[in-house]
Amino acid sequence: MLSEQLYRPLAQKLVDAERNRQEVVRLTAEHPDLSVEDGYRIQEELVEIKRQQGHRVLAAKMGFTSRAKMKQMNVHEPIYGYIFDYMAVEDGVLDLDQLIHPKVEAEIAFVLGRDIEGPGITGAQVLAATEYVLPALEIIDSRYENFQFTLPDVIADNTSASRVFLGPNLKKPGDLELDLLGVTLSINGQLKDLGAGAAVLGHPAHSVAMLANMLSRKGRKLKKGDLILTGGITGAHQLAEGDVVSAKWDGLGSIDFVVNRPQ
Ligand code: OOG
Ligand code: MG
Repeated sequence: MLSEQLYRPLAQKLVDAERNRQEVVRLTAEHPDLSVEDGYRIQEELVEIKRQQGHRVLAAKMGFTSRAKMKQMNVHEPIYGYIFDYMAVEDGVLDLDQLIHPKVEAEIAFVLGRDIEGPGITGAQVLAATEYVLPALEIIDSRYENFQFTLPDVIADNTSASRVFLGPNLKKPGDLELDLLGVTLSINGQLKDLGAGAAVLGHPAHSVAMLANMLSRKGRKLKKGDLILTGGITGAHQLAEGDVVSAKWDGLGSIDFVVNRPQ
């Protein structure tokens, strides 16, 4: 474990890296003993700093819930973090000037119709408590050099959360087979990746259940109205100026955006 006195300055370092769009050396290079628990303590400080800056949590997110993501990043355990209100992109344009080395990944998001409190929450309980599901494209942008990190590093860095595009279609989960639901991700008209809901822990509802159970260890619960991103179904794909990104979800419509660098 790290000395508690380091949590705040390390969180501030990551907040500054995001604001200055300046990548930093991963925390474990300097603090090899950094544990997963330390990572979450730093993340909590980071959330607190953002709140003090006037930002609001828009969504919770799970990460590393699919084999594609775990393999790509060489990290083998699901994690959670938070997406803030300023991260939502609404005009279909991703501006590169505030980002470091963004990647895009396709996900399924849930909105809860009632509270769920772990431990012991199951996917079936999540589905029963879900108001609707919607498609989401998450933009991740690690604050670490070369997008490289260990598990505690990426937890401290709020799971690389950076931007999010939310789809327009809200569906009742009972109207879809979320595990069999197919997803494609294309860039500049070329198919880059594809998958199905089952890639996420067998069914994306399991990801929400896992989040509820992880939060219960901290004495916290998921609440009615909470929005939760369940984790990349596809691998994450690097973005460059001028890219046109288009993702489609069976029964949930599509999300399109362009990547722009303002002059
Ligand atoms: C961490 C974020 C992982 C997901 O959906 O798996 C994540 C990263 O890959 O940098 O958001
Ligand atoms: Mg993600």
